[in-house]
Amino acid sequence: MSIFTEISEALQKGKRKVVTELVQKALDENASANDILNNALLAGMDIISEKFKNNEVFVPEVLMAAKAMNEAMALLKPHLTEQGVEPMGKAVIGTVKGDMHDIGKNLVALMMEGKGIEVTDLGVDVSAEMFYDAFEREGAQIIACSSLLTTTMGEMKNVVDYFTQKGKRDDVKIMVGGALVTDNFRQSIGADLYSPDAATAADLAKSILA
Ligand code: B1M
Repeated sequence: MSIFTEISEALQKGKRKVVTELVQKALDENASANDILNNALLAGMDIISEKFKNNEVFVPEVLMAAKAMNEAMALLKPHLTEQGVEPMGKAVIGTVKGDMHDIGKNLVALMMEGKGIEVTDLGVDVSAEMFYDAFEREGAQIIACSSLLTTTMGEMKNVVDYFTQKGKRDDVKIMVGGALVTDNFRQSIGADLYSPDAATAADLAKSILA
């Protein structure tokens, strides 16, 4: 069995310690951080996502896998971030109010940091007011909102509307993303940028800041 398959299987079983040990082993054996992320960790998340959809696993198992995923990503972080890149701008990121999914959001933050963007991560369950306060505090040029639930996607419109209400809509680019978010949805709520995945989100943010 390849080490990527071993990592994927341990992740699906929520074995956090085993996952981090195997990720470290793969790094020590010179596997690239991108390959570990895509071929082991995200591959494992894809399988558990499919099982969750089909009611073959339930919230506790998925939660354990998510914890293992986040711990492994922290280990990969220094390897995915280009060293010595000059900070090129600021972004504030968060998962919108009512939504606790953070893996995709963490990945977007990681990739943006990798491109030299200073990222303030507000975590999950972030209200429009919290995005706005962080924008003022940090002087950010980009607000990045993640949402994974049909029931919380509308919160992204609240973020756009809140900036409009405060008279600051033209001072910021609002980026949206998440499994069910589309470019049509972005247009419908008046946000500026949509990206289907973390790597494209980081490229898009970089091009805006440049
Ligand atoms: Co939840 N969940 N979940 N869940 N969960 C989904 C989203 C779901 C699709 C599962 C399903 O198939 N039924 C479904 C939503 C259905 C819908 O709304 N239509 C669902 C549900 C229903 C729920 C609960 C309501 C379940 C319950 O309690 N009965 C509940 C809600 C809790 C809440 O948030 N209030 C819930 C809970 C959970 C867990 C806590 C168990 C766990 C989250 C743990 C955590 O995140 N720390 C969890 C998980 C893990 C999932 C699935 C299985 C996997 C999500 C994930 O992390 N994927 C998910 C199924 C699925 O998505 N197919 C599911 C890996 C991650 C890398 O992908 O987040 O999509 P993703 O990010 C991608 C892109 O979307 C993009 O980049 C990433 C890839 O590069 N992206 C952005 C994300 N954010 C972006 C922002 C950007 C740009 C791109 O710009 C700003």
